[in-house]
Amino acid sequence: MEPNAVADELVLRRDEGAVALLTLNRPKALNALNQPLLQRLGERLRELAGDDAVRAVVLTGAGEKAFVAGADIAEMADYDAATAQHFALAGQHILNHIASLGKPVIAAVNGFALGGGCELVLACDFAIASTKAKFGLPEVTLGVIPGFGGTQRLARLIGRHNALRWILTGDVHGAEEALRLGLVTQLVEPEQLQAVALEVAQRIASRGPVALTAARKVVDAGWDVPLADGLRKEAAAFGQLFRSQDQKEGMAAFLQKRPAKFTGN
Ligand code: DAK
Repeated sequence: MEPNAVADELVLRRDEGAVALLTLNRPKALNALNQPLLQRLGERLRELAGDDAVRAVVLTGAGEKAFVAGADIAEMADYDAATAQHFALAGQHILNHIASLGKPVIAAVNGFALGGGCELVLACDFAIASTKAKFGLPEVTLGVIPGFGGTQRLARLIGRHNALRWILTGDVHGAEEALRLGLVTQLVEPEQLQAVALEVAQRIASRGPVALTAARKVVDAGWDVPLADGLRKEAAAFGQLFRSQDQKEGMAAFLQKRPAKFTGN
């Protein structure tokens, strides 16, 4: 196989209407994130960012066992400090790209989401998980700490004490606990996971794209600022939407009792 063909297969893409399904595909290593996989994921995200036909993304892992079992330990084992920092920055960059893609990204967590895999979930808009999924940040068992944003995003999402309990013990947690703490929004039977995630994504993809982008931006922008500042950001974004064709189309469609045909403009 050509080198490019091998790289292509590390992150599979399948489009269904306006939804792209990305599958991280190293099942023999439980989809562990090595440099080629991260690079390919970065390329796929750039591809999706520039593809107006795609309005929502579902991210999942190949195989029945794992979403992503973390950063690739075999690859990391011999890193020196500079390489480790470079790796962490590269990973953070890709996760930030997910967060700022401008299109909703839903994680469909089909198994282990550990370390970098759990951090990948945290960077998505939200996550739907199989009842068999397992979550955790086991980095301290390896003598390191989460390096792809886990120390920051987990505490913001589930609170400082719960985040520290996860990070300091390195324990692996079941899907029910992840649901209870709000790391995932819904649990489904494993065989239904992909279909349910795609169905939710299709519903989202039918909404106004300009509004979708604005909604995530404002939620994230308001996450760690005082409420009054967040409300100002919301009002500004709300106002901006009235410059969009999508707003005119959405409201006209409602008044004319017909489905909206959004263009994303
Ligand atoms: N890396 C590389 N290979 C992995 C892997 C990983 N994270 N996880 C699993 N594999 C490989 C196994 O080595 C095995 O390969 P073979 O022996 O077959 O060649 C194969 O996947 C199947 O795994 P197991 O045989 O172990 O399967 P089990 O069902 O027995 O166990 C498990 C499943 C998920 C419980 C176990 O594989 C496991 O504990 N995996 C490691 C989980 C883990 O510790 N993940 C966190 C990785 S650390 C940073 C940047 C980033 C990060 C940190 C710092 N900076 C640079 C600051 C992020 C760190 C992490 O994500």
